[in-house]
Amino acid sequence: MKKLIFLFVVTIVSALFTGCSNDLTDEGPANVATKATVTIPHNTIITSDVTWSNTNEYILNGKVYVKAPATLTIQAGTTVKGVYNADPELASALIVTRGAKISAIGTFTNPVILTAQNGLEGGWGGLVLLGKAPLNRVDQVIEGINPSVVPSGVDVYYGGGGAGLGDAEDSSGTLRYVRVEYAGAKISEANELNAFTFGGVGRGTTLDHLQAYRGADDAFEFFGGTVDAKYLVSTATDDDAFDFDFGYQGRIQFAVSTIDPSLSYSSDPNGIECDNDGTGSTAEPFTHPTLSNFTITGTQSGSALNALKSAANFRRNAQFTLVNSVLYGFPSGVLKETVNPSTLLNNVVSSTVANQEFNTFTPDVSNLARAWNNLILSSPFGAYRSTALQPTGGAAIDGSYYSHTDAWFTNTQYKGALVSIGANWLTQGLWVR
Ligand SMILES: [Ca+2]
Ligand SMILES: [Ca+2]
Ligand SMILES: [Ca+2]
Ligand SMILES: [Ca+2]
Repeated sequence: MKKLIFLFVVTIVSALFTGCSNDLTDEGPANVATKATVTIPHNTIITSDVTWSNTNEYILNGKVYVKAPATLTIQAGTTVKGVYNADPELASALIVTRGAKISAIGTFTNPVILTAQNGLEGGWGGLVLLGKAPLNRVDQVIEGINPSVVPSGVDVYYGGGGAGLGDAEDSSGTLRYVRVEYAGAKISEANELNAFTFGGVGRGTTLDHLQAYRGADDAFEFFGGTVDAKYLVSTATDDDAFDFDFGYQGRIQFAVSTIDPSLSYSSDPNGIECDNDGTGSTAEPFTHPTLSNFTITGTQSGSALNALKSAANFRRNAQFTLVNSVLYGFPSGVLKETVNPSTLLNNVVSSTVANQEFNTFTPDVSNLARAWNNLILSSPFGAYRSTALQPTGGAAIDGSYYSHTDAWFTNTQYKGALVSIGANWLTQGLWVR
């Protein structure tokens, strides 16, 4: 009986989608006041290609799954709002399952916005992409989803089937100029989703110009996978800005994270947090993110309403590469608790506690320790949408840079995510809040 009702709902919703996808004109997004509201009910499964149009506003009233072979297209200028539901089983989230795709391609001035209807941190779950790329464990259920309440026929596992298996080139589609706001709802007991959750996502996926704004858990969490990303922004996320686990092996260049000192954070907030897995096992592939041109900022005191931890914490048997980056405003700079082969070169690091820039180790001499007011950035704790985080002199542009041989990376004449002068990817346009 339950199943019959469910199929009925899906049919109605599919009909709505089909109608909506024909509404688009060439006149650009409609006036906000005239947008029609389309409500997508809990446990909707999108099984064939659908377009969410910028002439509508979409309300997710629960979990919505995209199932292979469907592609969900969300047009530039479209806003999707997740409904708050105190029952974690009913928390709203958009979940793109293995083999399915999302195409959410906004523009510099007209992003795709996924937000909470109530405008509060944790007001909805967030965006989840699941793929078939390698992990360091057998197929895994995505954290935060309770498989026992997922509708039958929906696969909430991710990864390519275990060590040595999987499709590193797998594609989950494209996210470009997408902002996810107020995510991180509890989605089952003691389990939060993140703004962006990537489980086993492959490098056939395109990720660039993504902002996570004030989520209740991590901004970007990568569970295994090989996906690359450029131009990421984490704004005042509750836990970690960039969290890596379960054998993630991708590349990320140009990423900024900031903290709002008027808020409180989790018990373990780090700019970057990187584990091989929760127990520090030697399961392969080892987690090894290759990170370049990060600007990780905390606060001048190293605290907000509670204490922050490390600008970067590499631990539990992880490997890592971090180059050409600027990290400051946390009690500890780079906390290295793994002895695995790693690369840490040409970074400039500050810590609010004396002599904790390179915590428990001596780095290569290309890494520099500096007081926060000697970094030298325009205004290290200033407004991130201004020129504040751009270097004006000193170690960030002292001529000592790591030179990439991998052509995927852009070689820069600066450290951190932002060029020293002029316009840049962060300070203009409307896509960053
Ligand atoms: Ca998390
Ligand atoms: Ca975390
Ligand atoms: Ca973590
Ligand atoms: Ca953490």
